[in-house]
Amino acid sequence: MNKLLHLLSITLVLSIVSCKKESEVLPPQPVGPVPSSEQLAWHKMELNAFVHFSINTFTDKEWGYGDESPQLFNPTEFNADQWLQTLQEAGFKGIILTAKHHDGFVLWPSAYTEHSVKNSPFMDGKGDVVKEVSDAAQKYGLKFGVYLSPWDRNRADYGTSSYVDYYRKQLEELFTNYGPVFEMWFDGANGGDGYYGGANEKRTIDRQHYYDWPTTLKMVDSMQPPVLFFSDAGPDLRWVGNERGVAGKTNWNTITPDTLYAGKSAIEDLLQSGTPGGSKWIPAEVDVSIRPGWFYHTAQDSLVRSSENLFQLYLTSVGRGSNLLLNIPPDQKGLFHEKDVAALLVFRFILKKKKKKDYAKESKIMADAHRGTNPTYAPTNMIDGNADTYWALDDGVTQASFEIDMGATQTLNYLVLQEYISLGQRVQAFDVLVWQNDGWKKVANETTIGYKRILPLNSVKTSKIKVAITTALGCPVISNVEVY
Ligand code: FUL
Repeated sequence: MNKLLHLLSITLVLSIVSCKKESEVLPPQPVGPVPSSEQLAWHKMELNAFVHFSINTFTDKEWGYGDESPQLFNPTEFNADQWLQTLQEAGFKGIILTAKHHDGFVLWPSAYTEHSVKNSPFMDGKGDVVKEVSDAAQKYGLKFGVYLSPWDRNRADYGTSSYVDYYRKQLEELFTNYGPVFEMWFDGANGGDGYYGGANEKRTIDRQHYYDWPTTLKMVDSMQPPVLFFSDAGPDLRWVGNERGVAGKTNWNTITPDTLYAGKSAIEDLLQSGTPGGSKWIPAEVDVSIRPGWFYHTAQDSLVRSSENLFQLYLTSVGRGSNLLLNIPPDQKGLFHEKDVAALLVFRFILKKKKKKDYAKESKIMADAHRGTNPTYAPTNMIDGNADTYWALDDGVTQASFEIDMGATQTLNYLVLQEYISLGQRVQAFDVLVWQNDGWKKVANETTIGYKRILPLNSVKTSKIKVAITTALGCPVISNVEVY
């Protein structure tokens, strides 16, 4: 064999060996619970709208007692297209409507109660707000969800088993007549004083057992399998533990729900942060209103959150790995008030402006290691704009860092990080460092990342930024990084 042939054969053998080696580097196995495909789709929605609209809109109350006449419900210029078009333009992906609040008045012509739109002046009793909204949601490409208050201050039989049957029949109407419902919202406020068919008394229920939720959820599942159930304790989405619009800085999508139930007291901190190593994937949803109240009150027209304030809410919800469920209450005309519309549209503008230039996209990205030194897991995957590729480390490696070199000094305001949560939530602690005066300076010491983490960088000037993961439940798997 001459020298050249010899060399060629060595190269061939080497390339076969290295090909084999590449194909041998298997992806990381999931760590702990992972999201269902519906939960994953929900994470990607990020911004959803809540709409509280009912008899309270016309009585100037937050909690109707249940004795209100349906005649009071009279939106004179009702137009669901105006709501949905605004929401679409503002970047919202879903809408959840209060089909029934605690006062028991229902926004669709239910066959099971007279306490409904069918006995109101709205469209001469022929109207159906649930249908109008679900149709408009479809038209504008938003997913449709419902809130059906379990607590019903109107019903005479609230507290007995016949009420639970009634509640289930209403769910049956909602889940068979209004197209796909992506999320079902079960409120934690349950029991107290009310009209109750004229009894005018206080009723308490056993919050843990009265509604027999497992049977109800099974029934809904049999009608529409991919529904996400929200309640204080899940089973698919959990309450964030407050109505201030703030998820925990430490926010695990995992929690152990065994002892949780809707309305259980003193669980706010637990709900806000979740539990590392928890037994179920139940992400927190951040519900908060654009006004002080959940329902419209003329007196609050001057108290609508500013667009800058909405952006702060975005940072404390979406920016902490949760979804924002922002309530916008229509007024007595049945329209979003102009102040709310303006705040939403300017919020959208601010969001776009802040995310105008992603420096990471045009930078060099290097890591101190990647899985099996295989390009499939290279750090460049974090800036390729593909949510399904990721940087991963070898099994057992729980500390690693990567660095973004922008080539020139820039003024930075936000760092966005995303874990590839299909393989579970892993990162427990990380530092952010920037290059200044020929050395690394720590600018943040944080805990979880999850689906998305947005960290304010406060106009720091630097040419290089580094993320050092210091603790994780398994080898880190990061799918995306952006720098603004
Ligand atoms: C609470 C309810 O009592 C409020 O009226 C509102 O619906 C809010 C979203 O949930 O528990």
